[in-house]
Amino acid sequence: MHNPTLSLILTALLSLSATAAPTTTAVTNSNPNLPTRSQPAPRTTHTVVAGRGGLKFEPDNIVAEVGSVIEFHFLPANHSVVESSFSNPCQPKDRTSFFSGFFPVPAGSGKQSDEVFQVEVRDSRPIWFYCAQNNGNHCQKGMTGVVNQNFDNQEFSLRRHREIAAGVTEPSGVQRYVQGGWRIPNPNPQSGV
Ligand SMILES: *[C@@H]1O[C@H](CO)[C@@H](O)[C@H](O)[C@H]1NC(C)=O
Ligand SMILES: [Cu+2]
Repeated sequence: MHNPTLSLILTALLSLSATAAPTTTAVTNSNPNLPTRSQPAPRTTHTVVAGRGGLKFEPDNIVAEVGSVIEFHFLPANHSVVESSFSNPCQPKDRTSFFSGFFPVPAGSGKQSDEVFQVEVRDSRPIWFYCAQNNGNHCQKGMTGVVNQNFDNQEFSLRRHREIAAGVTEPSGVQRYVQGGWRIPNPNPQSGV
């Protein structure tokens, strides 16, 4: 025996339950015993200290995943960080390159700058950077670093970049304004110099 009306109702009921299913699943997945996440997951932060043990960044060769943050801390006396290119060290890569501004910290204060500078890693290409302090030629003396160096090609190594920087005779360049990152309070200025 075949009843076309019953068959239609059954089809309608089946498709109804099919569309209703995801809603039901979502509700049962929400566990009232677990806290609700109200903020995005914290990002990985890579800390880099400028000026510890001389004219250098520590560490100076960073591997960082896309979406993570590089946080620069500044020790005495008066450092900065600017993005450059591999082949033209001690100059901003272009007019959009990040620039932290300078962070004067009295020598012997035993503390870091009151602010840090954060930069987001937006893609997997190498990010070259330097300190633009010309009083003492920091960049030319090797105060440079890199995020995500291409380790497969030593032609583009940090060592090679420093060799090029050592031959730079003109002063280091800066941007007109602090840009390309966030200058925010140092969570712990007493955390060591
Ligand atoms: C820090 O260095 C910059 C750039 O050389 C300079 O303009 C500024 O006056 C210096 N600040 C202090 C407090 O020495
Ligand atoms: Cu410096």
